[in-house]
Amino acid sequence: MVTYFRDRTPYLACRATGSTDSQAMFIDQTTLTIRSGDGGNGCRSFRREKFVPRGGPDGGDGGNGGDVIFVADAALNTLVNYRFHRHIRAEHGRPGTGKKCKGRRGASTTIPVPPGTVVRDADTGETLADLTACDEQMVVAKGGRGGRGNARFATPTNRAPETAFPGESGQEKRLELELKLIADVGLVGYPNAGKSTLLSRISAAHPKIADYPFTTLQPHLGIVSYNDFDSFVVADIPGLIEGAHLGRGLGYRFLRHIERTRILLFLIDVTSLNPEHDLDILRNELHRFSPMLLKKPSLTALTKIDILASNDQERKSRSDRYHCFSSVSGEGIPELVQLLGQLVARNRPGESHG
Ligand SMILES: Nc1nc2c(ncn2[C@@H]2O[C@H](COP(=O)(O)OP(=O)(O)OP(=O)(O)O)[C@@H](O)[C@H]2O)c(=O)[nH]1
Ligand SMILES: [Mg+2]
Repeated sequence: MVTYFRDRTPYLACRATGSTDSQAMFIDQTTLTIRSGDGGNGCRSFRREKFVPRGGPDGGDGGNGGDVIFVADAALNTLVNYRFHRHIRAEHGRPGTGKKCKGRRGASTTIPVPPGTVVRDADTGETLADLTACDEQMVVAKGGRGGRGNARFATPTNRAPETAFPGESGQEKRLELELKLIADVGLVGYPNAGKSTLLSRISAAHPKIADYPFTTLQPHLGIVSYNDFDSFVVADIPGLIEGAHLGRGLGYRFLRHIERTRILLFLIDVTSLNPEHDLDILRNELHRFSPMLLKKPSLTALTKIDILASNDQERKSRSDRYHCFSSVSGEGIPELVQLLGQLVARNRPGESHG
């Protein structure tokens, strides 16, 4: 038997405070203590029946303890459930009984987490599970084995063994859960660069858009369809600023959500005085977070091309070097989607990288 861990506390807490801001509920890191069930004790018993003298040992084995299993659940996109419930355990196995009855196995506990969750042992740092595919499962703490009952120890020379073993203890582990979203394209740019507007234009996602920096406070995913049957997933994360690695702004800690993307799309406002310099700053922040990020194939595009005055020749000539688009007028968007689609397809595992 498997029990599913379900927790409604955060939602109730949210309602109690009158909060409707779903952004506050995005949690991508938490710690958890889990414990698998102990095995049931083996039984020490002898058959006692009228007219059956010396009936012999008949103590049954204890049942195994339940496991703690993590499973990737596509319906989830946050670890908020485990913010308030930090101890989760599986059931103990039942002890064996007389008449060679084996104890019942303890129910395993299944912990649903969003796909992209990495489970680490908080004490050793060892990665225990990295659940990327939907419904992928991993037993993170195995239940203790049930102890053997004395019926098992009868031998021709010892017909009445007194020995029965206690069940093995379950495992207790302190875990760190880290969610790294799974997407094909990661949007990287300064605050206000137009990342969320682009996502809302090319997918059905509805991230908050506003004319001030740090509008986006949590990552958003959107599915972009192109060429009738193809699609890719885009991740919009909070904007980055210079010195993000020193704790400025809030985009830095969200860079973990583009660690798994296949490609990066750098977005720079067309009104920027020096797009190359902006790009260098963004790339430097990425490098500080993880040099691996810069090894990903990337594309750079200038946003808001609609606001460029027709006589602004200097900016116009500068923008020739990049793909330019406008999420307002739609100019350059179909071409951008095609470019991204091709780049994603080229970088899918198993595809040629030519
Ligand atoms: N004219 C014009 N305005 C745009 C375009 N794209 C975005 N904007 C505006 O630029 C402002 C910022 O857009 P957002 O999409 O919220 O920018 P962001 O990069 O997601 O910003 P953060 O979430 O703060 O990192 C909003 O007022 C948008 O309406 C565009 O193509 N043309
Ligand atoms: Mg945004």
